[in-house]
Amino acid sequence: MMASPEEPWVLHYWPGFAGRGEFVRVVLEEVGAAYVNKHDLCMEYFHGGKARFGDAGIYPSFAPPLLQKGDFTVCSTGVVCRFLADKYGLMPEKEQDKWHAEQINNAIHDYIGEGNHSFHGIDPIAGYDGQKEATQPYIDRFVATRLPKWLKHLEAVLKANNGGKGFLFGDKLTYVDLALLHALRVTASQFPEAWKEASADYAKLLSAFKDRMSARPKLAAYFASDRCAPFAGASMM
Ligand SMILES: N[C@@H](CCC(=O)N[C@@H](CS)C(=O)NCC(=O)O)C(=O)O
Repeated sequence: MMASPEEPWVLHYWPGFAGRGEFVRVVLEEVGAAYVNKHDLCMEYFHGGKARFGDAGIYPSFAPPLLQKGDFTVCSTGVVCRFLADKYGLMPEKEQDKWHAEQINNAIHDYIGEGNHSFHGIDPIAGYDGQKEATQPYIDRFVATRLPKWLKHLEAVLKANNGGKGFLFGDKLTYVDLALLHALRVTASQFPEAWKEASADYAKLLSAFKDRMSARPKLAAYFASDRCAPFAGASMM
């Protein structure tokens, strides 16, 4: 059974950097929901696969971020954000838009996953530092081919609604606008040159979207606060 609405959400994630946990934090910050970041149980839950194989006393969950309230947990970043969207009024209004929103939510996580994997081309589980040189060709290929392909697609998605001057769906903010904002922020941080080129060329709408979304009062306050952890500087995390 889920605990009371007043109880804060607990976000389990690795310490010290934004990572995929940031997708969830951006939603929680925008809706003004109370939450706490927890890192200690992340070690207990996920290190060695305890949570994954059902030995952590929670519903089997593959990898963080994991959102918890009482004895309810939900995992898999895009699903966590959609779950919060349902609770806090961040779903699109129209049936068709709901499915397109989920399509783009998934696309954004595919994009992040691909970028992330390029930093771990030799061993997907080992750290980036141990494979820096060997994985550089994978990163270069991602930046040269996949990053532009994804950003052009996302530009087209944005343009498809109101000429790209507002939100992704209809006239209201949804969880997918917030996911896109985070994906663009981490792109700009990880690949500043590629982002600069894209912004001046084929991603002008995305660039303006990033600026206006970042200026939303609650998000701007969050990004300027010490609650907002830095990006790791590798792996689009
Ligand atoms: N598809 C999952 C991927 C989760 C994921 O890969 N989490 C990373 C941190 S961002 C992790 O700790 N992975 C450990 C592992 O895959 O063993 C999601 O989007 O939440």
